[in-house]
Amino acid sequence: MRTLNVAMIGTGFMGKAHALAYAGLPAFYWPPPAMPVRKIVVDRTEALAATGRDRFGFEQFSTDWAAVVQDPQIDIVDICTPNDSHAEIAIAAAAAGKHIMCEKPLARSAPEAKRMLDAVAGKNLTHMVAFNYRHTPAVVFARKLIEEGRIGTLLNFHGHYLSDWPADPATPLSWRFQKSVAGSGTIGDIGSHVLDMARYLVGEIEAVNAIVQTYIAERPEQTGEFDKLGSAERRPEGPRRPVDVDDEATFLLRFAGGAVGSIDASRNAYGRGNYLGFELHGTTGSIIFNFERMNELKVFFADDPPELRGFRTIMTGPPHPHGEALWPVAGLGVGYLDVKIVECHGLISAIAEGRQASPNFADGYRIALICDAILASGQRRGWVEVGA
Ligand code: SOE
Repeated sequence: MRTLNVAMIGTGFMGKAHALAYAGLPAFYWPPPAMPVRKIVVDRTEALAATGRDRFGFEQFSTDWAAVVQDPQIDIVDICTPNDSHAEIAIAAAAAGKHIMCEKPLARSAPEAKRMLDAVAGKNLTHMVAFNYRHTPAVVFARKLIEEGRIGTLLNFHGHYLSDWPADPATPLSWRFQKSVAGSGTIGDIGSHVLDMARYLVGEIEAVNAIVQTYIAERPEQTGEFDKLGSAERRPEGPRRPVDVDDEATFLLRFAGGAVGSIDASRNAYGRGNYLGFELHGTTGSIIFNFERMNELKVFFADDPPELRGFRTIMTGPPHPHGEALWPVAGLGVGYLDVKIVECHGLISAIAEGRQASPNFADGYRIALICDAILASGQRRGWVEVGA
């Protein structure tokens, strides 16, 4: 069986998720398209990198990502670092001819994402950007229903990604609240996931009209190596520093295919943990999805007998996309990690088959263009054409 040696850069939240996905891939997909080997893990200090090796099952560790991406034994460079290092690592990995997995958003801005796309262009390598939620079996099934024409011509998409881990002003100021590191706030961090879902299900987005706000303008300093998101320490009395990214964005969308849309992305939505989802209406039906109930898809078909019309709730399982690989009975449920394993399968099978992965750097660049257009629209207070 072909093996693919992985170098993973970064051992935070995403490092944990990616390492578990490589480990879990053969358990779900047997035989795997190729066997990922957790070869080397990299972090900033010896202590972090050595812990990453022991905790996440890598053979070796290093603190020198630039040397690791040149290592001839490495096939895949997997970038799980904060946004400000994605471009530098990816461009070096592309120059070394490595396949690349990169966490989202691809970059801090569209010009930076374009440099990454240019770096992989014309190279015989597979690249992927980790917009993981589109790999949820219920979402893949929604796309299948759309492709089969079950809800007709698409008319409107109403997406949301509401979260509350940053809603407390005492949540420490991690890199996610700093423009120089993150690029943007709620737009790139979570809005980008819904934009990916909108493009995946409905098609290209050509213009946006946005309201962009920052409600929480300063936060206490972070202590420790990693941002801890919802499990973060609270330091209401500590020294505070300014936040220079958005925490609230609401925007209208115009799709190239004629549909309209709207998305709410918020870091201020108490009671909403990871409330990512959409409501989509077509000329002959509707689909509703919410990641917090990720094993369910609500569908309405206008051709049901009038007396039976209503939303039905489909519980995904073996008959649905990836169902055979995952768990053998509907209702056992898939979770966040299972979706990361499906995503990992997308990467490994694309490499094994010598083709491009999806979503890839071209998608990441397009989403960076849309994010930049949302920021520009928020400032100009009007419609902005994407890429204009
Ligand atoms: C923080 O908002 C975050 O970790 C995002 O960065 C991830 O992409 C999302 O999946 C979970 O929340």
